[in-house]
Amino acid sequence: MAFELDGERIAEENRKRLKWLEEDFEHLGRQLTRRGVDIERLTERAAAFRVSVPSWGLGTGGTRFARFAGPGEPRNVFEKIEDCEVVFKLVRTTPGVSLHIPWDQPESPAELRAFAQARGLFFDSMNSNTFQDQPRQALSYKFGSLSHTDPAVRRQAVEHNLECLRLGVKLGARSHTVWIGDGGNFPGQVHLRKALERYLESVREIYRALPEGWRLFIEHKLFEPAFYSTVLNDWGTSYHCVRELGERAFSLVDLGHHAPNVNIEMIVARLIQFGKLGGFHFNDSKYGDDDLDSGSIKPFQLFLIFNELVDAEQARIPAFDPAYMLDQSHNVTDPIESLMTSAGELVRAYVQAHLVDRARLAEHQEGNDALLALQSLKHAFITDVEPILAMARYRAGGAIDPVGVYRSSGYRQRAAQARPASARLGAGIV
Ligand code: LRH
Ligand code: MN
Repeated sequence: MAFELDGERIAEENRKRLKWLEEDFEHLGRQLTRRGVDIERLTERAAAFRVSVPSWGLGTGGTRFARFAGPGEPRNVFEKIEDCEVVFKLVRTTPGVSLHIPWDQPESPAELRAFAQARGLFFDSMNSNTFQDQPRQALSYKFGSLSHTDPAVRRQAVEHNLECLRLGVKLGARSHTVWIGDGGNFPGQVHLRKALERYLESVREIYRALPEGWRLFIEHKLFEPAFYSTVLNDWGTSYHCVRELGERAFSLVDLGHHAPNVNIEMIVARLIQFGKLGGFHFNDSKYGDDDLDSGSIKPFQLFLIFNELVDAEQARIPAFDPAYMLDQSHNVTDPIESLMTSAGELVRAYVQAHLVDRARLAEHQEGNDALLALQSLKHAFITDVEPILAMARYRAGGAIDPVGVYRSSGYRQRAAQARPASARLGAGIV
């Protein structure tokens, strides 16, 4: 690689900002001490937070109308990993990378695994793709995949998922995520009960082939690409399926996969209570599955979701180990900048959720004091914890100001020189 974002540049930029960070950190520390909170313990929690980056989030995303490629786009999975390394170097909370197959199909899994390991990265969840037809694919997924009426198409889709599992073992992954776009655009097009039965029959085969120690995540979505009925449409259907499949199957919550105004933190509380919360695809949205940057539209909702997660963590719910992953489409921003700031927004919500005085909140809840109960949460949410986030990055060898360091490094400009733009114009999320 002709260029790298070296540690010396990070240190040099940190030196310019350290004095004010220490001032702000100390001031916040005094404020939190008055609230009975130890800022050092919170900073450790912030530094220990982990969220995985989606490989498909390193390129510029698009919509069905158009995709406007950005400069220095990664042209293959190795260049995506190089960009993941930059994110990890600067924010220190993103060592995991989720791959999408076949978009990231490597010629040599061993070479790709070593390439990532050399950069301090590992592969998190594998993601299969039976929502697009690939060149030379025998049967089309136009009318579905794992729930298709034709057993041969279901067979093909199951085989693809089994191939993802085999590849994932070589790459050291530990889970597999299945999202399908199966559904119908018109009433009557799909038999609603039979389609789900066919889906379950197919996923059972994938579950039976799950490697030792792996977890299977199934991801529900209200609509798109199907615009009338979606086979795996909501958390209830997902929960039924993971119960049917077995103890290593869990529901994955993609925040953008719900109708506007759905109380997602309540779905999270339910799945925690039922022992079936597998993990998240974090993003944000205003209308549909907009895949916008986490915390960019509804930061209070993100806080309320982490409030449920931290409450469960502190209640020591058995086997509570949700996988945190970003799943975003960066259509108008530099993907590296969006991934760094989004990872930061998750840590912010996580740290703020630790500021909730849960004993006091329980008193207000038991006493039906609605106003003070809400205030307990709002007090935590309005606390500016940025000094804790920056100090955690700094102490972990990262950047106090990741975007500032990234921009001053000229990494994107140098990527644009080294990665001539492919002539590929078009549309679609990647
Ligand atoms: C579907 C989805 C799914 C991925 C895809 C890239 O909307 O959220 O998680 O496979 O985006
Ligand atoms: Mn998703």
